[in-house]
Amino acid sequence: MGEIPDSHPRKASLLARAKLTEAAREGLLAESAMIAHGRGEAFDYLLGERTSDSAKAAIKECAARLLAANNPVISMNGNTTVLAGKQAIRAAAIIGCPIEVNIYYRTPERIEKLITALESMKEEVAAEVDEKTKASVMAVEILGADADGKIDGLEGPRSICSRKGIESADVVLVPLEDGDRCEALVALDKQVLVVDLNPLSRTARTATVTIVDEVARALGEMEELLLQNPQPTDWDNQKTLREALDIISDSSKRI
Ligand code: PTJ
Repeated sequence: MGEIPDSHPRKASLLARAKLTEAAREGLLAESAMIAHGRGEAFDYLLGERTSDSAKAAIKECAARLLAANNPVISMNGNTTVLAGKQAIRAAAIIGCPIEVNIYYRTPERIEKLITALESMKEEVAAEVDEKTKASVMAVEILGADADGKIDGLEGPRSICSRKGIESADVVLVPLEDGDRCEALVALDKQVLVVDLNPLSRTARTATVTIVDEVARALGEMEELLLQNPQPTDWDNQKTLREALDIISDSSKRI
């Protein structure tokens, strides 16, 4: 893909598509990754392609809950690794938590490729920060190859996880989760923090805290909010979903 000028109104979207196309060619993504992304893009259009105040409050709440957790973990799949891998690593370095590669369409090849991709993103992030931060970035453990844990309540490959990661976590940030697994994790009394551009998805409606925002924007914003050391609140997740739907219904006024 040629150079896209900064002035191009769809630059971010074109770059995200280029990243995903390349990653698909390299075998990092699920076959339906582009369908999922297209659905996300459509919702992002209606949301104005920006982080709303309501989403920002949800990001802050997630930051607070991750900092207050005993065993926090960030779970990454194909799409989120490609779109927001570096943001997740920077967030994990601040929280001091592991990242687990945990995918819906599980194959050992994809797990290995995604772990390798995150390990090399760690090196890239480490090269961009000061010496002290470099140590915490390099200390971020990338789990997922172990596959020695189980999400009770689910059958088959979707129940597989890392014992040290999702299985023993009390708070899981799992962007782009599927509805069944989100329900299963909530049933296990874990706090489930999700990022989903679709405020009507089962995941969005089941999670403890839902960030209705694009994953790269949301995790980028989280880095800054983590540094403010926020405290968890009594969170009303239905309210944040209603606010996202209000923005979508107000989008007709933009014409
Ligand atoms: O890598 P794997 O095997 O774990 O597979 C990943 C996908 C995303 C293919 C898989 O989890 C899947 O099929 O997801 P769904 O059920 O299509 O759900 C994807 C949800 O994420 C939809 O509600 C989209 O609106 C939303 N979404 C898509 N792209 C983004 C997004 N939300 C935030 N940021 C995005 N960039």
